[in-house]
Amino acid sequence: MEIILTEDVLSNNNEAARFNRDLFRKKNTLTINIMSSPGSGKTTLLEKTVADLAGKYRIGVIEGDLATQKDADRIRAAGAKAVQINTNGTCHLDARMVAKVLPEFQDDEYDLIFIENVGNLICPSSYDLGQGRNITMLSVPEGNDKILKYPVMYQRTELVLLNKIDLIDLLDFSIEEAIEDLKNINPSSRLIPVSARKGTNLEEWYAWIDKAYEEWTKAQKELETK
Ligand SMILES: Nc1nc2c(ncn2[C@@H]2O[C@H](COP(=O)(O)OP(=O)(O)OP(=O)(O)O)[C@@H](O)[C@H]2O)c(=O)[nH]1
Ligand SMILES: [Mg+2]
Ligand SMILES: [Zn+2]
Repeated sequence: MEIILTEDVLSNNNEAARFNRDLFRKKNTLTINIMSSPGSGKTTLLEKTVADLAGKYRIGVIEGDLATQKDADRIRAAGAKAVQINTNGTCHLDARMVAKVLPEFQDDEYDLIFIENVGNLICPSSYDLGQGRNITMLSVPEGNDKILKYPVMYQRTELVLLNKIDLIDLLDFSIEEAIEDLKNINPSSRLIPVSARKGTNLEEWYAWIDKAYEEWTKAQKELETK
């Protein structure tokens, strides 16, 4: 299916987000937008995820960074298709940037496309990319206070992956406090503690993906029969 971008689509963010969402629906692709501060471990998690789930899902990755191809190179080395967006200074991805790279995915079928947003806890959550799901990573060295200090990010997420739990004994991070804070500002979200580097508890993350994918395909079928 050829993907054609028009001036209309690229005229504003909401138009582009609608275009992306329609396209992901038509192609049966669940997209998961991952946000966090710089260096929390998003790419490390995706390297593991694309390798571990390669037999189960056809996975693509869109990488957002101000500059360099470094993250896309890491994903390719881990075995998945990856396209790098360079925002050239902009501190978030927007739907137009995503729309512009979608033709690079048109020759294959994808069950899942992960979008790694620019590392930033502030504005990425304000831009609809047309994604299916929004998740946020928090890492132990960032400290417990981030959930309450950056509330908009954590209010707009349905899952918090708490990464780098292998470092928990070196730092004064309390998982219980993080769960409590999250419950207070966003009761419907949940937290999964992981270590992307060591592979700890990634099965819980993979179970979340399975459930999200199941719900997504079910919702698509219901839309088709309407
Ligand atoms: N100890 C520990 N280090 C980790 C873990 N996950 C990632 N790291 C390290 O954290 C650093 C940053 O990891 P990245 O995966 O590049 O983080 P990122 O969120 O993709 O970073 P940006 O794309 O720059 O925002 C690297 O040195 C990783 O090896 C983890 O679970 N435990
Ligand atoms: Mg990265
Ligand atoms: Zn921004």
